[in-house]
Amino acid sequence: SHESTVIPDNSNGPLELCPETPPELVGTLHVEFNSKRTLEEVKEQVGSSLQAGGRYKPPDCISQQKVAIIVPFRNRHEHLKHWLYYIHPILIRQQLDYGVYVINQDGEGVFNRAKLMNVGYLEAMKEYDYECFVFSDVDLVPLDDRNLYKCFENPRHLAVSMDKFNFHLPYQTYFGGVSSLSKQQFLKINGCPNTYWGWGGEDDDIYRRIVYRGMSISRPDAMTGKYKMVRHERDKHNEPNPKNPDKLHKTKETMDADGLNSLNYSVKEIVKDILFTFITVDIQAPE
Ligand code: UDH
Ligand code: NGS
Repeated sequence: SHESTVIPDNSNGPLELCPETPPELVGTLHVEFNSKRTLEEVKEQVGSSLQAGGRYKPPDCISQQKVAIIVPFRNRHEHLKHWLYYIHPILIRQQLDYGVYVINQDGEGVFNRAKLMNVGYLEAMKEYDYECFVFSDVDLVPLDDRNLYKCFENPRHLAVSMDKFNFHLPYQTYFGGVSSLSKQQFLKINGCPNTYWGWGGEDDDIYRRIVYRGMSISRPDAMTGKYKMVRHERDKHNEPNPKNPDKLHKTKETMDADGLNSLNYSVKEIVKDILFTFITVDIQAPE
């Protein structure tokens, strides 16, 4: 007979789409912040898989999504080491086509987390055709790699079960810590507010924007959505701002004029480390 085994030669052909459920996930993770970590150690571990700027793409399949991971930041270098140490192996196992953007607020003015998130969105979009944005605090590490850092039908709240809240939501509409929005979802809400200076309320404003635009949020279950936070004291220049809670009553009226379409900032420096892109920005913070 003329039977033969035909082995297709895909070496130059198009790759297939990565599976919906990444096959290398391990589930629950052991996370601790007592060890002293160095960027060199993290680079030794994952550096060879990455491209400059903290970029990764699975070698053997086409990712389901192109994801920019945006981290609002100032003066938290110890936390950043822990975060990078844990997050890169997780994102690699999740087979994402991703880039890590640390948005560093320049100067000593009042901190503004949500405005930095807007900057992260725009700066990441200048680099690559990202379709999904995951916004993460620098001190939050997921305890289960099945908590996928990608986008869903609805905006997603990922940090649902944090150790500091005894692995419960502090309240049902809580949207803080880690969240994901597709490009479309983010544009639909005009991004984040730029006007929440100091601590508090900006996450609640984003939640309201989502609801006012007719969307709802999705969440992983409480087991999958577990997080460990690096313990820390309150930062300087990020005091609770008593004006912030009141602003929430006006979100519906202000959101169309306060967001991506009113964003003003200037980039001071972009540094491409192998583990992340570090973008220092002047966001015109009040002193
Ligand atoms: N962030 C910085 N630098 C700052 C302030 C905030 O990088 O100076 C970023 C960082 O990504 C952080 C996020 O913004 O994870 C959220 O800010 P936060 O950590 O201050 O918010 P959180 O609610 O803490 O976690 C508030 C102070 C709690 C004090 C508890 C004292 N035991
Ligand atoms: C609410 C804040 C949120 C904050 C949440 C959890 O009161 O921004 O507490 O805070 N809303 C307002 O201030 C209006 S935490 O317990 O992490 O300090 O995320």
